[in-house]
Amino acid sequence: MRIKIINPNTTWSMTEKMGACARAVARPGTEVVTVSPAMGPVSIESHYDEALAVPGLLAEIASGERDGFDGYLIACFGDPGLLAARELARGPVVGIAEAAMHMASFIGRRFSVVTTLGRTIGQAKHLAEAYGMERFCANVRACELSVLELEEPGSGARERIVEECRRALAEDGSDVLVLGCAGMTDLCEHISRTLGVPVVDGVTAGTQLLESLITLRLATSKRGELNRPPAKPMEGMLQPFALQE
Ligand code: 2AL
Repeated sequence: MRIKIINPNTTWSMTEKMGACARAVARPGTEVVTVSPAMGPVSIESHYDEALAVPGLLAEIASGERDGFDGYLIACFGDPGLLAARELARGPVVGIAEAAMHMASFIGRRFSVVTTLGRTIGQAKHLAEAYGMERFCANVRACELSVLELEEPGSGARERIVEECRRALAEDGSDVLVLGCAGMTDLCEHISRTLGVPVVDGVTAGTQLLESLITLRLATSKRGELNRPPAKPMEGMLQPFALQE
């Protein structure tokens, strides 16, 4: 099978890191292609960033459909553009936040999400509610690190994330941790070993969930709301996004 992992921000060092972590867990026969869109924000940590990341992401889904991919993983914890991507794709599309939250619900009673900046807490809580995961989600906490600080050697990011994870376990009553940013994917094992609890990373969890859906031949339902959107003209810079009949 061929899966496409889309990092909706344009920071390729992060995209490559995700590719390495996803390939480490993917099945032997799976081809994992990782991309960043040609346009968009370098990191996603506001509603504004998220909205502007979506056109480039959808262009990657559209080109993926032409290239015959079997499924897609949207690798940003806000799950930007997830439902629009499902409208465009024939195969399954998984977001890393929904993947991580669902996986976490199988292995504990309550999870804490540890994310980057405090301003992204609201979006993570909103997704937990939207996915029906609210009752599993003990708390969403931030370490006040920007996404790009995760990419900087010597930023102390790893230590700060471990400390926030430690506080989460002490204060939230949670028994599982969920990493709140795709850029944390490479820290999963270290945090789990250091703190002695399961740590769910959406990039690896999402890769395996996507493989399961494809193996089971479970694709996005085209019966109703997620059917292909109606063809219509688009104006201005969005002209290339107009769908044809
Ligand atoms: C993210 C993420 O996963 N990628 C990105 O650019 N921003 N999430 C976050 N909470 O900051």
